Amino acid sequence: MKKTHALAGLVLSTALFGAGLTNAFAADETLRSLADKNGIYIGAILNSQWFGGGLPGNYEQIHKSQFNIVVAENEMKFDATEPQEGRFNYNNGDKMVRYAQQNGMRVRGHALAWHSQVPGWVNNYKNDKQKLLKVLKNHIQNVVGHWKGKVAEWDVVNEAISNNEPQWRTGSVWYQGIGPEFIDSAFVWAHAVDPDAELCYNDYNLEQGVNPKAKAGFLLEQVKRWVKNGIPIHCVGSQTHVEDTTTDKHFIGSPDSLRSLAKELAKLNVKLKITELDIGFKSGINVSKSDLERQGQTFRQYLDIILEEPNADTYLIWGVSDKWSWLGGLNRQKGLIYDDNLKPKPAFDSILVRLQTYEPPKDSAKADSTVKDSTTKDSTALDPGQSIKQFNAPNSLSLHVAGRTLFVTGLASKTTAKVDLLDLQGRPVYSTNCINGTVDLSNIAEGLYVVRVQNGSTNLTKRISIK
Ligand code: 9MR
Repeated sequence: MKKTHALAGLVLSTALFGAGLTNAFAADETLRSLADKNGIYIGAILNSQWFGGGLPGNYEQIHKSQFNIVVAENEMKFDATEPQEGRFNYNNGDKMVRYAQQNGMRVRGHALAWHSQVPGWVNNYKNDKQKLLKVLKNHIQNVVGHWKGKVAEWDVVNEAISNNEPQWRTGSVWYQGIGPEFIDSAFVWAHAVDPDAELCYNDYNLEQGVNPKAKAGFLLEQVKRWVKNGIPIHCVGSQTHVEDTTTDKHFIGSPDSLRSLAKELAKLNVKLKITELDIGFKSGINVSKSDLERQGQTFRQYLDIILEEPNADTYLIWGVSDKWSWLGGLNRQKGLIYDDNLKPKPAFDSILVRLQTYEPPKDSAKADSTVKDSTTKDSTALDPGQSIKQFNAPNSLSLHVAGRTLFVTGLASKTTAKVDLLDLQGRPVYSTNCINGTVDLSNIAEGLYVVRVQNGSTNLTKRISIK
């Protein structure tokens, strides 16, 4: 299945010659099939125009064949789901959930508590703390409850940190009326409604260094506090709206900085996801072929984090084609992986080749954590059953399958672990409680699965093969 023999040359020629490479691969190899094989989620938003049926048919065709995770550009936000107080509108979100189910895709929910896209009626309660607490709680309970079991992960809190200095964003209706505790509360409320959903804090400019003066440094201190206090946070979403640093020398931000954040979060047993990636150029500049090729390399470097860091699993791009992108509003252009005519750009090729050539380290304990150039790597065929993407938290939990029994070791004494079996699209297949360290899998069909064990605040996720 894997065409590794010709790849070393192809990788090099991609770097030199860019797009067009896709023709050299078998049609059945998509970003999606390769992401599945590597145990990661790769996705793009469904643009708002899709919901109104205003996009050409090949948009959807591309979307469902290339991606295994989806998020709505605007349709699950507060103003879309509760436009009037207590009157919820789930039509567009339901449409996306149906689309995802029909096409076996994981669904991301975006976003519950955010300062932007808040409907006007909420501002009627400005500074009324008790009422705002009720409003936010009611919203979260209804929206998360409506999509319980269908939306696998939520951006519970979005962009709550100030962009200019390391402190909370003080201008939001939630912060002004409630104070920073709206954040902790939002996580607790969401978890109470859907304990199986992964809950993320999502923000931008997190790729600018993990130090006390940068947003990521401030966030890390909050995540430490949340974890210490038992606030149910499972992931940080790095939006990663970045700019090409060669054509804009002033842009700060790098894949290495984001990787550092991933490593810090791993120590806390929290995942990192890239949730809104685009790599734009300044509007008005003439973007050359070599600029697009360099852009492809940057896309690849961010993908490396998701492939290589054990606690990173999602690579989501904020759009499909440059034709339908929010970037114009930010004075940027051409930040996505398909051009205006829905033709793949060099960035698409870079991602495809990287997914083709990536080999998980055989012994992850010895894995070199620095970014490696794929052109220097050997290519040997992978047994898909071995391509394990697992997040080994810094604890002693471990699991393995022998015959039809799952063995879990390292459980805290006298405790029960929750065990979930998911298919490779993240859909639940089987859930049970494990008391004595074993789970009987004799009723599960043969195949590849992801198993997730949760024991108190510790969890372990691993791909397994049932034969
Ligand atoms: O792409 C979205 C655009 O259509 C909306 O007009 C805009 C309004 O705030 O939100 C855009 O999406 C944002 C996302 O929800 C949060 N992170 C930044 C994204 C780009 O602005």
